[in-house]
Amino acid sequence: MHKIKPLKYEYNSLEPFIDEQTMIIHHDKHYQTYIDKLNSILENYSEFQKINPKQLIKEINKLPEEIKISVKNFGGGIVNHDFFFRILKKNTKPSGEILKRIEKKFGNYEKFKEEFSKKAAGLFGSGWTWLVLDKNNELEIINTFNQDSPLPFGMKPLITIDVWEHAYYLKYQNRRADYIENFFNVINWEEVNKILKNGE
Ligand code: MN3
Repeated sequence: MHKIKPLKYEYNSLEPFIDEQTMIIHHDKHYQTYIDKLNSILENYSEFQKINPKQLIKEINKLPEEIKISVKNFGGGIVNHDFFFRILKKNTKPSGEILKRIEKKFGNYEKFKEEFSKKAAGLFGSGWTWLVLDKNNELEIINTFNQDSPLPFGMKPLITIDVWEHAYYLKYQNRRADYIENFFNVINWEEVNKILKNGE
């Protein structure tokens, strides 16, 4: 049985950029639902119940055909949210190795911000915008739709923003651009540097 991972910070600790109510519903309801659904999908597949969702998603193509799509959706929902909640924290600054890499790739931090924002604003429907290390160990900004993950493509996530409406609608309603703008205030750059250093 897969279980919910508690947040490592208070629900209100990202205020005013991401509000407490959104965090409660996002974590305790939406994220919980992905966990419940995955558990129910795997009910008759005990051999996969012990494999953590990240590994299931990385090797999604090895799963039996009849559960592949459901695991991709609901397991992907778990893995994406685990990562998203992990890299959120207020009041850290872009610094260290990740800042160097960003400057090398995009010119400067502002240009990175612009490009990342444009990608997130341009995502039609529901999905995620990511800063990843691609197969050549290069920084790249990509979108994935629904609950698709960059992991099966051999990419390593460094930053992600959830651009499903449930991630911002209570506070921002239709103003996705404002949510994206404010997201940059809650990226945990210390954690991103750790992920860059450790490879995950
Ligand atoms: Mn979400």
